[in-house]
Amino acid sequence: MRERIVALVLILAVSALAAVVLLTVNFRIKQRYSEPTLAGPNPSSPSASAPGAPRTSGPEEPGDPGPGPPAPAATPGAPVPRPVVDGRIAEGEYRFSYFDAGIHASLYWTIDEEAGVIYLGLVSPASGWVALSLAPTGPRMKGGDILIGYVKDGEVFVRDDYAHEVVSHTADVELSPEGEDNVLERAGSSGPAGTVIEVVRPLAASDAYDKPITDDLIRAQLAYSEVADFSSYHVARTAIEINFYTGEVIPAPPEPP
Ligand SMILES: [Ca+2]
Ligand SMILES: [Ca+2]
Repeated sequence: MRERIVALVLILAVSALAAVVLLTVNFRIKQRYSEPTLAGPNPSSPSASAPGAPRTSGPEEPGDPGPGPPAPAATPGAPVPRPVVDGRIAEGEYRFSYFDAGIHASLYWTIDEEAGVIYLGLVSPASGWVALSLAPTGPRMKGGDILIGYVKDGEVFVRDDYAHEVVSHTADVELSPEGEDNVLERAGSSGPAGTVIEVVRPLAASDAYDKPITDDLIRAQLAYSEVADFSSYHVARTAIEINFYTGEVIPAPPEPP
């Protein structure tokens, strides 16, 4: 009888200890994920990816540094957390992200279908302009709807451009017939680690120089420069195909000759 009681007490003690350990571990995990962390330009951390291979895009989840399959499309009707357009990209701020291991630049994005807009975060490891070109028809950059921005002396400059020529682009508002600057919100920051530009624009094309964001693979170019202006030539550029709705990103097929 006494042995049974001792055994019962032991079992109870072990169970209680296990419960305490489980609760502690759970609390620590929750605490870790709730710590606010800034994920600004950080060229060192993405280097964990396989060199030379563009990282597969995926949902922007805390503690999700590695490659993963494309995330499923957003649940219809589910609330979309809106990024904060403040020139900084916090961990988990955007629904999707893509890091290009070839040029060490990143793209973050969240679609807000209800508002009819897309939030974009462009991150480069350099101090000059960073740009995203949508649906260039080629050759080179021609035909691309370009969002370009830089930070100089603490001031943020962002433009809605169009590549009317093979290697040059002009602000929509300076083209003929005149287009519009359709950047709705803009912010940026720059420092030794690189440059961050955040913009919001409509999903739809607002003028003849804009390309719509549709639920398809869209050809895109991500590029940056070491010079903080709108006209210097890029130092690095990558071409991809991207579905902004599903998060799928693949290397772009070769450019037309
Ligand atoms: Ca932000
Ligand atoms: Ca425009």
